[in-house]
Amino acid sequence: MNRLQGKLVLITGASAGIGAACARAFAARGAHLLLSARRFSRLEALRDELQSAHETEVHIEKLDIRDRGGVESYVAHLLSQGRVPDILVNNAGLSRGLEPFHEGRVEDWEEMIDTNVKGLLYMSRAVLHLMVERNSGHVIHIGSTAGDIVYPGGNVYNATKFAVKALNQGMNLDVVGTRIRISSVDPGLVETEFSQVRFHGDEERAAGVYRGYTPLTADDVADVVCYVAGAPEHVNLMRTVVYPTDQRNPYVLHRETSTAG
Ligand code: NDP
Ligand code: 8X3
Repeated sequence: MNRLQGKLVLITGASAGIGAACARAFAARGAHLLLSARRFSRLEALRDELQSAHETEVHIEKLDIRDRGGVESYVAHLLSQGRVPDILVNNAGLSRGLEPFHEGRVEDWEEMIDTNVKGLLYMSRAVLHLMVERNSGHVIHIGSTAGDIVYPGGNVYNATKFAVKALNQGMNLDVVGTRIRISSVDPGLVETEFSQVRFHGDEERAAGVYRGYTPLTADDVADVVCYVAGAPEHVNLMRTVVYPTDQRNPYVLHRETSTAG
């Protein structure tokens, strides 16, 4: 049974990686989409792709999730059009740097906190309020295994994902007695642009993160998000942890060592 048919799904950070894969996966299951990110030309290309492949409505918005006023106006505009999301996927996020804490750049810390925590708060506050009024809806956070176990150099990124885990729990407590579901999908290593962003565009270093084993793909994660979203309404998959088979925790990663050369 496809419970996602006709649902309206708002996805933040839909211009790349897991967010774009979620857009494709929801569209393939008959959902309509509200997609946002900063890189508008990428959203335009994704909208055109999805609308030519599926019977789906796709609305796109240039939005920096760190802009509180922008997020609030966007959601107010959606409401004025009668577009209250059935599902919110809080995906927009990033990591910057892998330095030891005492060498970290404060600008990187602020960008991560503003995006991964404050941006998620702004969007959740605006949308969840509308869901509670309707007594219907599902918020799905993209957390991370980095919110479970810290690793060297992860410091502030880890802290933001621990915050997402706490917010997932807290939001669940606060909507008890409603039909609203709050969930988190927490992946391990997924090959996306994530490491290029983390290493400020150093493509060689980023590629090395995914060498010698089989990481998750963005599509793998999107399938899990759709599974969580498509469960019956009385089933809340509150936290789903997804590792590649080659990775058992942030420290235990099986890499084949190359014998070539
Ligand atoms: P990508 O870099 O491929 O995609 C990140 C997305 O977030 C882009 O669409 C980007 O859009 C958007 N984004 C970043 N900053 C902002 C902002 N200020 N406002 C709006 N959108 C923003 O990375 P992933 O797909 O891997 O990351 C998606 C989520 O998954 C993140 O929350 C990340 O922490 C999480 N995650 C990733 C894992 C991995 O190994 N890749 C593992 C576990 C969790 P644009 O730049 O156009 O604004
Ligand atoms: C992304 C996964 O292990 O690079 O959240 O932190 S990891």
